Amino acid sequence: MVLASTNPINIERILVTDLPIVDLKAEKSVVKKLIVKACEEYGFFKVINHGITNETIAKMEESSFDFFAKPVIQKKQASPAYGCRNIGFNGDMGEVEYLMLNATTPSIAHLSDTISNDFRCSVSAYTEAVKKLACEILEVMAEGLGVPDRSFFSSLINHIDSDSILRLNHYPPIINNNKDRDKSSSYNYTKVGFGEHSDPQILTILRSNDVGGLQISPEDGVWIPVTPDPSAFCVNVGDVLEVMTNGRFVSVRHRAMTNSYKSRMSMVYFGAPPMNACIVAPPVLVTPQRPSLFRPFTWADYKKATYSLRLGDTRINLFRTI
Ligand code: GA4
Repeated sequence: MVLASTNPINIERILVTDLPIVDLKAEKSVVKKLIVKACEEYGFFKVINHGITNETIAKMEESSFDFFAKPVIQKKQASPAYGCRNIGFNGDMGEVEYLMLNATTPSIAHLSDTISNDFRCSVSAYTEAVKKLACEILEVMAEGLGVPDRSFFSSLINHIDSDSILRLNHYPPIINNNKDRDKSSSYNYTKVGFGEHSDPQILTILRSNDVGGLQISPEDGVWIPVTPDPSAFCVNVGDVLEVMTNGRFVSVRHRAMTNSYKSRMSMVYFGAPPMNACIVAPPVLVTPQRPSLFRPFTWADYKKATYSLRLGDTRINLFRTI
């Protein structure tokens, strides 16, 4: 269903539909097919019955809310990877505050002494659990695509030098202070919290609280709001996985909007390769009918390009052969 076109200059169509939902406890052949189809069509899907305990999730969410409730000075002291409104290094801004942690245990040690042991424990347990889930999903993907080595993708994020990140995003409520607003209206006023972009890494595993905001854009100007489901994880294909599947899977652009009334908290794991890993599709996905769409590069090359461009730029095009 097409709901509305909002901005008169930049016409946007909001499509009301939902992402494919994959029950990881369903029969294996069904799970494989559903995941491959979702990654080819949307680059996004939700997983339920994922095996991560409510306790692990709840503790991480509680720790995240506690962290963002601290005074700004303490958050800044806690880590240089705390940021508020600035995104990246090239002037992108959003209505978001965040904490970025390397998804490896020693990174927690880099947090200042002001950070409690509880927080460190929550991060370790949560990161360990989502990394395991990401590996399981990547193995199903490899099988579904007929890649002979089922650890072809997962071995990169399982590697001790993997450059994976855990990012905690807090989107505070943004109230519409415009004096012309209809004060009696309960209309939810939304602003862009984190602008349109694709994720650079292999696989993203996102969990948010019960506040909506994530929207995906399968084509220019079309936005699909993702219904929040705190018991599910939202999984999406990153640029590197698009390259490693020779374009079979798509890394789809998405954004996060704020809410007028409630705080949105997302806890996002970005599974990435080690810096020196060579990003290339397995031979089975490169055929005379479907020659290689991308030239080989290292994750370090890709990261360099990522951080030299703006959030909304299409980095993957720099590495296309045609
Ligand atoms: C988008 C996905 C992840 O949040 C992130 C972001 C990173 C950052 O916030 O520092 C980037 C952005 C993300 C892509 C383009 C560059 C880098 C901000 C930016 C302008 C941590 C990532 O890996 O890439």
